[in-house]
Amino acid sequence: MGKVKQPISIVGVPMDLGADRRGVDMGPSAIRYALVQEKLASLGYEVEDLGNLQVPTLESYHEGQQQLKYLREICAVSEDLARTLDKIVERERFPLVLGGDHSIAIGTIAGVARHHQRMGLIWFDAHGDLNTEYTTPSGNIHGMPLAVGLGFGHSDLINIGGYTPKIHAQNIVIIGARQLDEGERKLIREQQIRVFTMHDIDRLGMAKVMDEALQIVTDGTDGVHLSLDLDGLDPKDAPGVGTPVAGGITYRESHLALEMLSEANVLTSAEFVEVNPILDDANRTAKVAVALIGSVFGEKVL
Ligand code: 6HN
Ligand code: MN
Ligand code: MN
Ligand code: MN
Repeated sequence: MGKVKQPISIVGVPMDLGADRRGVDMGPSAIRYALVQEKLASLGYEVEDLGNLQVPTLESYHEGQQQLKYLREICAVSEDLARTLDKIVERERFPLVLGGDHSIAIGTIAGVARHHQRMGLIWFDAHGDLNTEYTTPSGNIHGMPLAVGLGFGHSDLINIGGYTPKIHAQNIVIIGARQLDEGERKLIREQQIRVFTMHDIDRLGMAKVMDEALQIVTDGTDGVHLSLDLDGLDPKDAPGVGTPVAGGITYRESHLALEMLSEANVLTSAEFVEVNPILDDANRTAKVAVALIGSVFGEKVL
């Protein structure tokens, strides 16, 4: 691990079946419009953009089960994404996935985790995404991908890629949490997942939080995945998201976190999700995503 200037492959996943609000399917376009490829090239990376995966149009499908909306379609896209990432990793390139709602993490993690003995995971989010079909308040699968990675949830979801679990609670951190459902709290307690809530970030400061987070995700691991939900940031800084929650991580704190992650030189894959340009203010949230991607890949002032 610690691949300096490893060539990067971008994949867009215009997925909105996992969330309640239309527009997040345009996230990959919005992030490209904010010049993500140009940003990475300016930092000295060789970059290829593989374009978008095919995602069925919401209106042409039935919702299916109330507690697992669009389960079949999401499983199909997840398998496709897992296969796509598998090939990128085999070509020794760094996969950078652009969402799309957070349900895409199911396929991303399935595709990358199989290439590691043990993979650490940073879940940057206002939410826990630890629901199952039994605890979900919405039936939206974007509220479930972290549970799925741990092996909790519908068997079709947890077995994407043909193996489960993909990740282990000891090597996971959630950063920025400020809205958890009761079932998620229970799973966090049972699995002893380290959650850095906004309270912890306020008290400790982001630098301390990241020091501890980096310890956890690198302890005995041979790879680290970053799953960054833009709603982890404060809605004042990232308004274009479907499930905003006040009191989030600031623009500067989020940059510091990713600069520290970059300096640690341990990251092996990343995804940026939940950018919704319809709900945005002149593509600000996609621009924030690209600025954060810059930090992840080593952009510095001096
Ligand atoms: N996200 N906990 C809520 C639910 O419906 O399960 C919100 C989930 C939000 C998911 O932002 O990726
Ligand atoms: Mn493989
Ligand atoms: Mn979220
Ligand atoms: Mn999320």
